[in-house]
Amino acid sequence: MGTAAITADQSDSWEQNGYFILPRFADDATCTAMHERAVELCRKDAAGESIRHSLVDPERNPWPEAREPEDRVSKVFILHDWDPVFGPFSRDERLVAVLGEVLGPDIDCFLSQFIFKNPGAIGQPWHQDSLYFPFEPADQVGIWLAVTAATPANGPLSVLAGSHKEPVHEHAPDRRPDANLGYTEIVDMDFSDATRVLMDAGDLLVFDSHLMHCSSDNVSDGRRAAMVYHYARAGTVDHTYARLREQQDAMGEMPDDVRAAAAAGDAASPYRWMAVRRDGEVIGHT
Ligand SMILES: O=C(O)CCC(=O)C(=O)O
Repeated sequence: MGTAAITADQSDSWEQNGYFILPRFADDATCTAMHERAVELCRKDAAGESIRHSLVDPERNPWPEAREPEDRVSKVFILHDWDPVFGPFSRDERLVAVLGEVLGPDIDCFLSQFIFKNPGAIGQPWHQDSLYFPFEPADQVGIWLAVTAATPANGPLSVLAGSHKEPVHEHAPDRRPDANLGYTEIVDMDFSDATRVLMDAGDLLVFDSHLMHCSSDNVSDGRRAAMVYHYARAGTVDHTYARLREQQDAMGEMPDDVRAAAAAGDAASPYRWMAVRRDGEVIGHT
């Protein structure tokens, strides 16, 4: 691995811990533009306007003081391959250089989500993103951009350093009544050495898809927002629908149309694969 885009400490942390943080990677204007765009998409969707193939997932424990559509949203999925704000960030030259250090030269982006963690939203339990990515090769890379600060009260992430070396553990369904879409839980691991990841707006966490991580409840009176993208090596083979056909509940609760598409068998996956870099060149979406 070269060290042009990340420091030696970040490179060591990647190997040993399965993650590293790039402080203040995105400026305030970028975070504000993302937040405003996510709000706009929620309002368009609520008004019945098209937001193409993006999916708005409602919050299961909506904020009692919710007034606007976005106050009742958990996540907006699949923004990287079409959206004029979220698309260009997915292919930001500095970001792609960082990803190149951990993924190699040819890179795809296959999933993205804006997370509104509004007051009252419960945390996502301990999990490995690889559960949701039955791909070959098996190691993908996630980036989690703090669009607002992630503070002790507003539901920051925690990670278990070194757990990226573990295989995918069994995940049990999250049976809490307010569990959001796809929440599942690792119950056979000791998390007492976990590290809480407090972040300023603009900080970027880069993490291995096998890294065990979770988030806590938002007990503050403000939103904690984040933008997440998932990347893979070009040529990665995606077995998601085949896996869902073998075991319906393998990835926790899924939208009905995802289940129906898996059953129909005429596509491989709900993910939207987009080439990001080939032969050293960053590629724009069409
Ligand atoms: O941001 C959160 O609250 C949890 C996000 C997470 O764990 C994930 O996207 O895998």
